[in-house]
Formats: sequence, C-alpha cells, structure tokens
Amino acid sequence: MTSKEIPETSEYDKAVLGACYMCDSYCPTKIFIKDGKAIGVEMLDDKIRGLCPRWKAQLDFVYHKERLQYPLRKVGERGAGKFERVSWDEALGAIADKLLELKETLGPESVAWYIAYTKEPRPYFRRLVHGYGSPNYTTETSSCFSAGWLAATLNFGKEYGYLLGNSRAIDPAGKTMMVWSSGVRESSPHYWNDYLEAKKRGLKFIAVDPRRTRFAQMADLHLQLRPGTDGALALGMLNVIINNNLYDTDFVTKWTTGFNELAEYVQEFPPEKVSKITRVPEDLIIEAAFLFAKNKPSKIRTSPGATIHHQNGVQNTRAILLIPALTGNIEVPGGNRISPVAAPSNNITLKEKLSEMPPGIGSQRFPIFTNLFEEMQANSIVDQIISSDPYPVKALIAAGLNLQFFANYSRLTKTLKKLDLLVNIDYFHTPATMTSDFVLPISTWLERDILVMKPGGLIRWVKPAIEPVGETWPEWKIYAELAKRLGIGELFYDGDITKCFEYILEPTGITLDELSAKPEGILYTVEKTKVKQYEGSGFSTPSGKVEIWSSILEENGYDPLPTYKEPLESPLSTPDLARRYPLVLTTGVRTISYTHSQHRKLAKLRSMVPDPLLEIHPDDASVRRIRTGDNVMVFSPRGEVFAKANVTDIILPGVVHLPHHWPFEANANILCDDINLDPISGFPAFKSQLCQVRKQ
Ligand SMILES: Nc1nc2c(c(=O)[nH]1)N[C@H]1C(S)=C(S)[C@@H](COP(=O)(O)OP(=O)(O)OC[C@H]3O[C@@H](n4cnc5c(=O)[nH]c(N)nc54)[C@H](O)[C@@H]3O)O[C@H]1N2
Ligand SMILES: Nc1nc2c(c(=O)[nH]1)N[C@H]1C(S)=C(S)[C@@H](COP(=O)(O)OP(=O)(O)OC[C@H]3O[C@@H](n4cnc5c(=O)[nH]c(N)nc54)[C@H](O)[C@@H]3O)O[C@H]1N2
Ligand code: SF4
Ligand SMILES: [Mo]
Repeated sequence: MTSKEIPETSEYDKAVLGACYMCDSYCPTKIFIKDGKAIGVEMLDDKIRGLCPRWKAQLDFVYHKERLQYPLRKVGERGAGKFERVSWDEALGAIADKLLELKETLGPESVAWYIAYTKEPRPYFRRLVHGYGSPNYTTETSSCFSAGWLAATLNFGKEYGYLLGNSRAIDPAGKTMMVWSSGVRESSPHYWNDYLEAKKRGLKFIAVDPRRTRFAQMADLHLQLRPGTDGALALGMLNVIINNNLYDTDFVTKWTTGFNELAEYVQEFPPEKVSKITRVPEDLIIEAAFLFAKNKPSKIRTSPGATIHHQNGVQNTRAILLIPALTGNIEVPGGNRISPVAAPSNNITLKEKLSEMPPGIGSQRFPIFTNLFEEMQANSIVDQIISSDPYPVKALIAAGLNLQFFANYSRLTKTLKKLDLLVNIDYFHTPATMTSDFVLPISTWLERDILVMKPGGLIRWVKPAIEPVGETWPEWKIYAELAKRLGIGELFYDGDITKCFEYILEPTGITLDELSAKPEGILYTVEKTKVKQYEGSGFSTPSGKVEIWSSILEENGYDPLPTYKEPLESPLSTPDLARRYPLVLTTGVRTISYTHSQHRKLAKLRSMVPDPLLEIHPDDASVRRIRTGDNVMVFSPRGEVFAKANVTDIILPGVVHLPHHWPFEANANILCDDINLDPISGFPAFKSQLCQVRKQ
C-alpha cells in the first residue's frame, strides 16, 4: 500500500490525528496505524490535498532506508565521510565536555549555534543556547523573511513587521492585488485556489516577476523586470503616483515623515528612465501605478525572499511597501493589514539574557538587524571564524546545517575545517553531516510531541503517532539531555516536555487535559486587528509616523530615504565584468515537490523534478547552441555549477534561473557572493549575480 491510499477499516488498528511537517505548514492529517507502524495518511485540509504532493511521500520519508537511526561519530579526518555508531551517552558526553571546556577557556560566546528552516524546535534550541550563555543563536531566517520584516519595521514599526506574513491571503474587500514576486502555486499552494476564484470575481492582479509564472499569466498586468531592480521600479511607480496626485493627501500629511524629500527624490526616477533600468515598458509602469492607486482598496503581497535577496534588498523593499502606504491602503479592509496574531504564550527562549552577553556574531556589521530582530546574523559566521574578531569562534552546533544554504560554498567549507567541534542534528546524511564530528539523528513529526500555535489562534497538541524509528530522539529530548550534561537540566524541566507546554500555554488558561481531549485543536479567540489602529496610538516608529525618512537608518549612518542602488554586479554597474559574465542570475524559485534541500531522496517526489534545471531564454540559448536537455556549465567569478538546460521564453532574455539547494556540483550558491551583503540586513544577493553559461 502506498501512503496516499486510505486503508480499509479492517486493515488498521487505529487512526490518530496528526500534522504534516514536510514544510512548516502543519497541514492536518489522519494517520492509520497497524502493529505500531504508520501504514497510511489522509490529508484533512481540502485546500492542499490535490495541490501539494509532499504529504503523500511522508511515510516514505519516515521509513526511508537511509534515514539516520543512531548517533554517529566521525572516524579519521573531518570531512572524510567515515563514521562509527556510538551511544547517545557517548555522543552527548563528548559534546558536553567540549562545550564546558570552551566555556571555561574562551567563554560561551566561542560557540555558535545555528538552526535551519524548521520552526518547531527553535524555542527549545534557543533556550539551550542562551541557557549555556552564548549570544550566538543564528537561524535560516538570516536569509529568509527577516530583511522584509526589517523593511516593514523601519517604515511602520515592529507590529507591522509581519505585514509580509499576512499579505498572502486574498481579502474579499479588495479590488486590486499587486503580487511583487511570487509564483503562488508552488510556494504557497494553500492560497492558489483563492487566487483563481478572486480572478473570476474580478479582482485585478498585477504581477512583478522576471519570469512569466502561471500566476503572471493570469494577472491583468505583468511587469517583467530585471532581477534586483525592484527599488527602481517601486520609485518609478511612486514617481507616477506623486506627480499625478494619486496619493492620499490626508494620510501623507498626518502620518508620514519625509514625504517632501521622497517627492524630490522620485524625480530622479521618471518612468522612461526606470524602463531603461528595469526593462519594464514605460506604459506598463504608468498603468500599474494608476491601477493600484485608483482601483482601491489595493493590497501588495511581497515575498519572503525575492525582493530581499539583493545587496539593496531592505531599501528596495522599503520603497515597495510605501506604495500601499502612500495610496491609503494601510490598515483598511482590502488593503495591507497587520497579521492576525497567535494565542498569547510565555516565551521560553531566554532571549532577554542577550543584553547581559557580549555582542553576537554579525552585530558589529549589521547592528540594526541584530538589535531589532534579536537574532545573530548567520551569514557572518564564516567571517568571524576566520578573523576571530571580536573573539574566536571554535564550535558550531547545528540543527539542520545545510552547506548549500550559504553563499560561496567554497569559502564556507574551507572555514568550517578550522573549528574544534562541528555537530549536526538531522534526519538524513547531507553534505553538511558528512563534514561533522558528530551527527545526531532526530525523530520526525510522527514520532514527537508538537505544540502548534497558529496565527489566528488555533492551538494543537500533536502527539506522537508511532514510536521513534531506530534510536532517534525528538529534538526536545536531545536538548534536554545535553542541558543536563551542561549543568542546566532544570531549564528543560528535567526532560518533561509537558511541563514546558504547560508553561508556554499559561497565559491562555487552556490546560493540557483540555488540549489532549481535542486533538483537532482549540481555537483561542484572539483580538481582531482594528481598522486604522494607528489612529489611537500612532505607529511604533520613533516618530510615531510612517517613516519614509527612517530615523533609525539615519542614526546608523545609512541613507534615510529608500534609495535605489544597482546590484554591485550588473550589466549597468559593472559593464566590464558583464562582458565576461553577461547573464543575470536569479536562484531559488520554489518547486512544489521539494522543501529547499529536502526530499530529493524520495522517489515519488524526485521523479517530478529529477534534475537541477537552468532556465534560459531561447535567444540566449541559441547563441550558445544550447537546447533543452543539454548539460550546461554556469559560472561566475566564484566558481562553476552544472545543470540541465530548460530553454523557455517564460524568462526575460538576458536572465537565467537556477534552483537552490541542489547538492555538490549543482549547488547554485557556489556562484553567489558572500562578501558583499546587504549592508543593513546582511542578506546575500541570491537573486542578482552575474554569470555565463556554456554547453558541456
Ligand atoms: N514547495 C515549496 N514551497 C515553499 C518553499 C519550498 O522550499 N518549497 N519554501 C518556503 C520559503 S522558506 C519561502 S522564503 C517561500 C518563498 O516564497 P516566494 O518568494 O513566493 O517563492 P516563489 O513562488 O518561488 O516566488 C519567487 C518569485 O520571485 C521571482 N524573482 C526572482 N528574482 C526576482 C527579483 O529580483 N525581483 C522580483 N521582483 N522577483 C524575482 C521568481 O521568478 C519567482 O517567481 O516559499 C515557501 N514555500
Ligand atoms: N540561492 C538561494 N539560496 C537560498 C534561497 C534562495 O532562494 N536562493 N532561499 C533562502 C531561504 S528563503 C531559505 S528559507 C533557506 C532554506 O534553507 P535551509 O534552512 O537550509 O532549508 P532546508 O533544506 O529545508 O533545511 C536544512 C536542513 O534541515 C533539516 N531539517 C528539517 N527539519 C528539521 C528539524 O525539525 N530539525 C532539524 N534538526 N533539522 C531539520 C533538513 O533535513 C535539511 O537537511 O535557503 C536560503 N537560501
Ligand atoms: S508539505 Fe504540503 S502537505 Fe505538508 S505541511 Fe507543507 S504544504 Fe502541507
Ligand atoms: Mo525562506
């Protein structure tokens, strides 16, 4: 039987409610169990059942023959890929000894901690990091979402940081929606049918994307821009909006700072010039600006990646987010609203201890990011290991370290060799586990207790459906046992996760017995956000207004206006380099069958996209004699990558796309610059590099 089939009642002993965690959406499922083994899964969410194939492969994941089942210790040289099986006690004992020694000799800050895309174990992981005494809690969010959060926070204040999170949903009151870079269907399939329905009822869509995605094909207007020029396009639209008096004068007068300066600055961005920079036709820029400003209410949806994976990402995104603000579309039905919150909870991360600790990784170079987002910048780990400035970093403890995550793989792998200790906690071997000293195997979402608290107020206690496979442990248990050996076991309630859940849930008044009786979850009534909430208390920026002129940026020596800068490598900024590397490279379009680097071992999913594909326009392919299916080499000043060509006119001529996180010689991040990062957020320019392509 395959996992997509629902077994007959006679075929299973019991069925329990579960949640898929093959991405971080926790879609509700029913799991069928026979003799302690999961034998089938049913998807309970109608919106996702037919659109996402990943849940159907989850039992192939759980019972995969290559799943890590025992703790491993490296044998011989690090990176040789040889390991021996050890007991948990041996592994955690040796790791704890080294951590205690480093704490004693160099201080706890000499240990960096990193956790990947997974969100569920983060609070426990962070509790361990700060409990041990290190400020160096870093996450995948160092390259995802947080730079957009920062842009929104600088413009509107912290409670608007999550404006981006909420912007995906269709609001029935809206008339226009501008989707600034998302293919929607593959990356947020939950929303796809809502988009199709909204289109039918007449919602006007504007797509801003260098590729003609399925969403862009159904949009009323498609602004097909050169990657990384988003800021220029936004300023061009603001030029049209301001010069044609399409802005909300009342809102602008009462609630913004720096409007006059912006009005002057956008004169440098007339549509004709913006068209030359972005390659979007002038009349389309004007039409989109008029449509958004006049066919109200209008809403903008931004991406947690595409506008911020650039060296000028934060400023570009600030300019984009001003479009709904200046047209009076903030905090109104159908416009951009604050995200619905989750039920209240006690925070267990101990992040309040940060102020007592030495400055963390990246906090000298990216102080706005680390201060406001309250995490360290993972993209600075390599620099600090190399420089030991302001102090040495000698160990890295990682939950889901993925070498492909980081820009400039070669510098990263060389640098990791300098560490005294590298620990990785994961489900499968990956290129990163192969370079580790210890590899610790974790239990999946079917084997661990998970407390889910969703925006909107849903709370669920998802209990393990099966016993852990092999000697895998839930992450909570790993951290609790390590904490014990570090002398801080009490922080983990001596291993009892239910005590931790009780503490987290305290402010809701909901007990674990109540949650246990309702495996489908309890909906806690959260307060609805009010229309124009700011009218009472103002915006939570230093001035209480929308800061077009950002006082925080000004104080820190950055341009206070959302100024546009060309990508550091581009056909316009480096014409000499562009002669050798004439193509603009964007990376990381999402694929429905994969979550980042994951799931490529699952045959059902791998068969959907067996190879890394380079998207290249027919004009660029023909001069290189490249046809679909040909093996190609893509190279930049930093290295070379191998892929198969997909010749397609959905991509703008002069631009190529590589998917992200394929391993080894197909790893797109070999090509990306890890030195010239966005100076405000520390994000790499994953989506605006130069490259050249050659047929193999
Ligand atoms: N199936 C699946 N879904 C996922 C994920 C996954 O791995 N797999 N990952 C999740 C995560 S962590 C994230 S961050 C989100 C990402 O979510 P989205 O950003 O919505 O992802 P995509 O749908 O790939 O859309 C990105 C779009 O940006 C376009 N683009 C590329 N370069 C530029 C540029 O310079 N400017 C502009 N304006 N557009 C550009 C691409 O052509 C692409 O269509 O997806 C989430 N959803
Ligand atoms: N070139 C390029 N690079 C990018 C991007 C891009 O668009 N282009 N996108 C960026 C973005 S937005 C994101 S979100 C990141 C994603 O990058 P990553 O965070 O690296 O994403 P994953 O590959 O999903 O996860 C990494 C590892 O975590 C493991 N893992 C999964 N769940 C768990 C768990 O619960 N516990 C533990 N311990 N491990 C777990 C997985 O098995 C995997 O090996 O990549 C970023 N990098
Ligand atoms: S992989 Fe698909 S089914 Fe599973 S949680 Fe994510 S969206 Fe839901
Ligand atoms: Mo992401």
